Amino acid sequence: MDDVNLYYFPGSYYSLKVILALLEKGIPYKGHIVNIHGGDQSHEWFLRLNPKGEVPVMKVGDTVYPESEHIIDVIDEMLKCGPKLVPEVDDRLGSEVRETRKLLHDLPIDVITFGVLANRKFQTSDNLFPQALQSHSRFTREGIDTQFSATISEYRKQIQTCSSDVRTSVEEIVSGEGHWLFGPEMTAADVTLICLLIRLQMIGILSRYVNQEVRPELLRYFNRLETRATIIKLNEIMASVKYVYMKRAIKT
Ligand SMILES: N[C@@H](CCC(=O)N[C@@H](CS)C(=O)NCC(=O)O)C(=O)O
Repeated sequence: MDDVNLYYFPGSYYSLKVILALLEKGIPYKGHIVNIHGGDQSHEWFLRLNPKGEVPVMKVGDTVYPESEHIIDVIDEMLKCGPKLVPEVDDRLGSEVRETRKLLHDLPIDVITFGVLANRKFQTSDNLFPQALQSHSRFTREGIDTQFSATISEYRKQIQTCSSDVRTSVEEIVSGEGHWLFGPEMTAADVTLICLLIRLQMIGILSRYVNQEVRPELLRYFNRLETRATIIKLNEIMASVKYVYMKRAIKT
């Protein structure tokens, strides 16, 4: 297999999805941090990789792949062993996984993140989001207020649809019939859901939508992840974001 290079930022939601997929498949990769809050994504060398100036980008040999969901498809194809993250779409499981992935991927995660950070009254528990990232928000207070109020009602609807869709399968997990959203194997839908739950926890609103009274199955699903080796590794990668800022501060 050609070398796998991943261009990512440790605080980026879309990057973390791809990293989790690589960890779950057990694919070794060389990580390259692109500091999107320091403007690295606008450098010519990076724009040659991805003209959209966004992370993550995966490079395998000479082939460059942008877009997190597409990268996860490629990762799954690359290695036949490990969990089948993307089941064939022509059977029922495959199409359910595809629909759930789309539903979750379409959530406007940046508006939710920075909207909540700018509107503390929405937080129901401690905000764990790295301080450095909060002050580097690319949204102005006025901009986020307008976008956020327009999006929050849509977001509520989406999370509602999404959680009722996953409810049955989450109940199966709890009753021991399955371990993941769609059965005994983790899929790409779990990868996105896990990253979404982690993000909601980081910005201090998870306990509003997922608690003992509201969606207790989803809470158990989330709590169960705490001791999983790949999730522990993912948390370490997320925490490493502070070193990116320390390095930058020392340079300046
Ligand atoms: N649709 C893209 C979205 C990627 C994206 O928005 N990445 C953000 C970081 S989470 C980014 O690189 N932003 C660059 C910037 O803010 O200038 C994907 O799924 O990979």
